[in-house]
Amino acid sequence: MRTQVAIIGAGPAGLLLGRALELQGIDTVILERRSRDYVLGRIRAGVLEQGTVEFLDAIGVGARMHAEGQVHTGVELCFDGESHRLDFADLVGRKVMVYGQTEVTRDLMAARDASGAGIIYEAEGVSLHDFDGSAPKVRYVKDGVAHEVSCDFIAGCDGFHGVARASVPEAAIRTFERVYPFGWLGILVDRPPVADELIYAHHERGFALCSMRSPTRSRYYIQCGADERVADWSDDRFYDELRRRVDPETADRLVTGPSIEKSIAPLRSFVAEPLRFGRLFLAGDAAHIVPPTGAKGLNLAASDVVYLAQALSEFYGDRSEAGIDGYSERVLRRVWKAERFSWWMTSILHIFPETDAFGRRIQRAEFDYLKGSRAAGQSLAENYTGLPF
Ligand code: FAS
Ligand code: PHB
Repeated sequence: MRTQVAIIGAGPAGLLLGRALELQGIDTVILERRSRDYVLGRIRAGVLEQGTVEFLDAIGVGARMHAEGQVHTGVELCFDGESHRLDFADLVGRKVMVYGQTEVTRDLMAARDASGAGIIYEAEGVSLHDFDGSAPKVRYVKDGVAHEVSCDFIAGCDGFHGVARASVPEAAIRTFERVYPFGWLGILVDRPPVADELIYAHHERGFALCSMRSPTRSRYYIQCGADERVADWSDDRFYDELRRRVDPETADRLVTGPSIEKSIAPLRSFVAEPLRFGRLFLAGDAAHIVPPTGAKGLNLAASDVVYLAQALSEFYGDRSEAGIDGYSERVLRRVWKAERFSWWMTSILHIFPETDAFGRRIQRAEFDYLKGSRAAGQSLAENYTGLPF
């Protein structure tokens, strides 16, 4: 099989790239290890930056998002029961869209199906070859039959545990990592959200987040130990803990019900440098990971793809290599700013083992500064709604 760009992974990064390149007339093959249903069954991100919304519109997959998503112009911060709303529209004139990653993925899969471009699901044993030359190859097995894809470029969009980054010689790549000593226990429940906007809560018992997927479906998280097990958390135990960590009015408004999904996500900050290795490019979680506190993960995947699609279009359209040569530096400049913001949001909202009395006063001072300073609020707002591409 021959294509121009072989994309590994049918998560948001791979599907976004496939769509963007297809609209530029660039031929792609998408190889996905899992089944379609498995990919759609993963409950992940919930907040889209304004730039991501504009990108989805630009590639023609924004219709259902606008019909079913919810535009939010602010979030609430809650510190030890005291609340403060940050009004993004007033502070920076921008907003976000609450529309689950699952739905973005579904829309992108539907667009690819409609174009006939197809996705090769349950592609096993994907391996990358000769990407340090000008004729890279990808090999995989499907239904017991071995296949080889000859291509011009490989896009490693296969997430943190994927094969693409792992295929890069150790001496050619440098990684930066911070693993947090806690996780997020999240549940999905078909009950009305406790508030109209997201609530990020800091409490001495730990962090909590009240989010949503629609007016009838809520998404809640609480900080938990990194070694905790979902089986140890009944729904009732979860709701009791959530109530303790938010302000009393919110706790009283909480409408509980049976969870339809419950999982623990580990938290880490991670960046690989560089993000280009000859004809191989890394994008999305294959390249970087942020703690979900700043709602950046999915949005960084989208901005990586904006840059990579632009670079590849220049290569095929103008025979210019400027874009592909500059891809890694351009992406990393934006990634590190999102890493900083996600690390900072995590540091002010969570309880760390080493958080002592001094540390809690510093966290409280961060909240008081955000409450009392328009400039501080603008800084959080411009990062949360998305720095310019
Ligand atoms: P993804 O991991 O989504 O997709 C990679 C794809 O590659 C997967 O479908 C995988 O099956 C496939 N793949 C892997 N190895 C392969 C191989 N060898 N061959 C072929 N295919 C292969 N972000 C937020 O903003 N908010 C959140 O609340 C949030 N929660 C998260 C919870 C969890 C448990 C995780 C892991 C991440 C979460 N994220 C969150 C971040 C998440 O949304 C990612 O940023 C987003 O999925 C990035 O998309 P991709 O880069 O496409 O990676
Ligand atoms: C979510 O709704 O899943 C969500 C929202 C905001 C975050 C993280 C997760 O920061």
